[in-house]
Amino acid sequence: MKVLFYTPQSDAADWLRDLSRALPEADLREWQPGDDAPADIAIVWRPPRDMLAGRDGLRAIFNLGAGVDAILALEREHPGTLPRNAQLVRLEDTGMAQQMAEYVTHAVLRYMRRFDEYDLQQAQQRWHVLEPHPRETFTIGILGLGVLGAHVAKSLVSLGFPVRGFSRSAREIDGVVTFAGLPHDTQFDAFANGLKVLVNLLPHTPDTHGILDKRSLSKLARGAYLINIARGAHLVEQDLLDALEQGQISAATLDVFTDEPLRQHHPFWKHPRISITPHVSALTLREESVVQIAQKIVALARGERIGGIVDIARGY
Ligand code: NDP
Ligand code: OXD
Repeated sequence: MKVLFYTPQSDAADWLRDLSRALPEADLREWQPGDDAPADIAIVWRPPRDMLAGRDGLRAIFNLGAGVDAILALEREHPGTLPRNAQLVRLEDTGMAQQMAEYVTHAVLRYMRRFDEYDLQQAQQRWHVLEPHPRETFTIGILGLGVLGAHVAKSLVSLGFPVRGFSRSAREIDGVVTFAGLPHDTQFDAFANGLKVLVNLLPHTPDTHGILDKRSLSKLARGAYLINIARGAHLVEQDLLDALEQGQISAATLDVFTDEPLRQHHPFWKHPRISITPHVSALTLREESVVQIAQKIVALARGERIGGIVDIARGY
């Protein structure tokens, strides 16, 4: 079996080493511009169009991430880029759910216990006790109840927070009040109504583009807190800046941005109520990912069904 690999990141050699150990029978090579020799499987992160276009022999494309928006954007911009018979397969968890739960728990507790405000007080050498947020009414909403969102929701339930969740199809999770619908429909509004914290874990698709806009933010409780850890294109940046200015949102933690790295002089960098991390809320863990991909490649070769196949029309 011929396997093509590509990542624009600097750790290609580590991936190739680990993949060749996990798939000793495979004929594995790193794609280089101009390589149009046949391949059965591609393992990629943010591949260039030339790597995939015209590769009709490909049976599966494994994406080295949970989000497939970059690959599907290639197909939208240049229809026919994705080989017609290739299944697109994304990572399922591989250690990301735990990382997301840690990230969100940290951000929520920091905000709820007002540690960010105590940091500011410390800088002014100010000794002043702030009124705590009552836990019973500190309702947290999770947009997206998939592999990552469901795990985050369960972690927050275990800490005793009231939790709501929103997904396209109906989901049941113990302790979570769930809503099913599409962005901006009546179910969405019922989900968002009065939330103290909104966490975004949706995939980026044409339906969810710009979902964190003025309208959505206005449904939350006054002074709510926003955590965006999915994709920058979910957020209408100016709407967040306006909502912070007006006090509708009191603070935001952002891990993802429309343009990454976040450009110098972007107003988010120095905003006193925005916390920024550089797209690290859940890193792709190589060891776990190699194991999952190798198992799925073996299963496909045996004609077995695998999980994580992307519905291209749906966009995730
Ligand atoms: P899943 O596909 O498992 O879950 C997606 C969830 O979103 C599902 O519950 C789905 O509904 C829901 N959904 C999708 N479209 C809509 C819609 N239009 N309206 C309402 N609900 C919708 O994805 P994961 O949980 O694995 O990952 C989520 C995203 O997190 C990724 O796509 C990626 O963008 C982001 N991510 C970010 C990382 C980071 O480091 N910042 C790392 C990893 C992922 P249903 O259940 O009905 O299908
Ligand atoms: C992913 C990511 O989608 O790293 O996995 O953002």
